[in-house]
Amino acid sequence: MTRGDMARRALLLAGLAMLAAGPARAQEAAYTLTIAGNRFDKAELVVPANKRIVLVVKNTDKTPEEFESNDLRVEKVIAPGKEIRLTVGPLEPGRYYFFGDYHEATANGYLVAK
Ligand SMILES: [Cu+2]
Repeated sequence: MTRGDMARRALLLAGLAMLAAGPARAQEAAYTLTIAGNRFDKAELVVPANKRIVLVVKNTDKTPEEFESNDLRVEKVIAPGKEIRLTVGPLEPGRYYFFGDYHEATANGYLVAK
């Protein structure tokens, strides 16, 4: 094996090691919405655009709620006292309406991607 061969081989092995490790997993920042009294604690939640985030939705009520958003294509029941974690995005800049399907009159808001 020549020096050139060895260098090429080292590069190949390094490349394979990177493939095995998979794409770098950025730690997604978490943003939280809390439901209390059939309302969300925020009318608007600002999140970064063009990035995947984790959205945590906590239901502190004694009744179930369904977190729903046609804009975000999510529909998920949250049992009383429980929380859900959703991976969201990357989102284009904009306003994304969400609501609690069991109490939409009071439970609603926007995720605002900036
Ligand atoms: Cu629904």
